[in-house]
Amino acid sequence: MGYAALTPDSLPARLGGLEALTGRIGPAAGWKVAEVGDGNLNLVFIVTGEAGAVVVKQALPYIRLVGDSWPLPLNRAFFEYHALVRHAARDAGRVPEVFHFDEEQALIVMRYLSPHVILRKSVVRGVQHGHMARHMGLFLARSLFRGSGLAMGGKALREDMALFCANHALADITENLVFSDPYFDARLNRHTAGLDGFIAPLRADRALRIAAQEMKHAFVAKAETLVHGDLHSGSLMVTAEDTQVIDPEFAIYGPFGFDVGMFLANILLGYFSQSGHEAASGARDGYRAYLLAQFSEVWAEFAAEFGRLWRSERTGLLYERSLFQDAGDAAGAEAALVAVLRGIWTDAMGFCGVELHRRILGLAHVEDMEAIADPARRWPCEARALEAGRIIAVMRHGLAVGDVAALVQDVE
Ligand code: ADP
Ligand code: SR1
Ligand code: MG
Ligand code: MG
Ligand code: MG
Repeated sequence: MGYAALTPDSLPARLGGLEALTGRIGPAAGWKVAEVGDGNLNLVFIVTGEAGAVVVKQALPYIRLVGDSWPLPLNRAFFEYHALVRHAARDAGRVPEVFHFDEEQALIVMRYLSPHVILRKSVVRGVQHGHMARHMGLFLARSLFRGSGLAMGGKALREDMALFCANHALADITENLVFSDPYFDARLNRHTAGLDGFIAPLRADRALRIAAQEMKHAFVAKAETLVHGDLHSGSLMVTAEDTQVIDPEFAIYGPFGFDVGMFLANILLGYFSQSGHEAASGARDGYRAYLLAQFSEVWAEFAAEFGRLWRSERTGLLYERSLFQDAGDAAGAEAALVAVLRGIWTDAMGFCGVELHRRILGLAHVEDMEAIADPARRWPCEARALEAGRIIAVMRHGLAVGDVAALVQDVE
């Protein structure tokens, strides 16, 4: 049969013949199915049988958040599958295991993560996850380094670029929603009423509009590595011990700094939302400090692991050892590493700034802010995040890691 969207009722009959499921969770006659998708795009089912549970994720031919007025290709499941396979190889154990992929039905059967919770929900509740920052620094370094010309030869790299290049429909969403829509009166934009007075000056800031377009240019033109493409705190599932990275359907070749900056922005969105969640003024001060420490730790772990891989796994197309270590210039390789990391940080801050804006002014908002029910409490949190985003994006060339912590505290 051709593609058909699953329902909880149709799923057992449609997938009950698959050994990948029955071998893990038992016969279909005993399955219970719940659709739990809370993302913007797809269906997600938890299928529980007598011997266990799995997750079935299926793409819809349109954007779930908007409806069938905005069609979107089913092949995003193909790219998610291929990204999951690469992430599993590049940072073992950090993504859910894939048990089955059906390209025609645009569905992936994968490990059911339990008792994991979405990181963003923990941030709203003020819950700490002690290993998350280290795990994410390592994931970012390993996935980005090993997916790039630093580790890959030219043929393998270009074949992979060609494969993911076809994910242009998802890139198009990012190109519009992240880099352009927040900076003009785009049709699907929305914002909290109290922000009205902040938006015109933000959009009038020429340096900011130039910075946003410089970042869009970098996203389009710097095909440096395979990026996850949608690495926000709704794409992490965590426990006290574990961190799992899900939902890489936006995977494409892009800048090293893209995932880093988007993820760091989402830590800051959590930070700026805290005064909307605290029961009394200052009650979340400790949690704010924790989030800022997470911001710095993600970068520090990333930089340390990237440096380790630079020294031990730099066997690809770029910065060949024959030009440095083998020529007696190990210090030259270290100098090049410093420059590469500086470039990644600068780009990351540009992406961080625009992500702060689009999650407040664009179509796709985040629960950190949306869960603040009272708009009079929400808009001041959002206004502070907008201002921080503006400074971070415009000033990114001169910012150090510690400067960001200082400036967000100033803005707050
Ligand atoms: P979308 O692409 O629509 O954003 P996600 O992959 O982010 O979909 O999944 C939506 C939700 O489904 C997640 O927020 C999470 O609650 C749940 N989910 C997704 N994958 C898993 C998994 N492997 N195990 C448990 N829950 C999952
Ligand atoms: C219309 S899709 C909106 C957003 O949801 C996805 O998860 C991406 O973040 C995208 O920008
Ligand atoms: Mg998602
Ligand atoms: Mg979600
Ligand atoms: Mg998704």
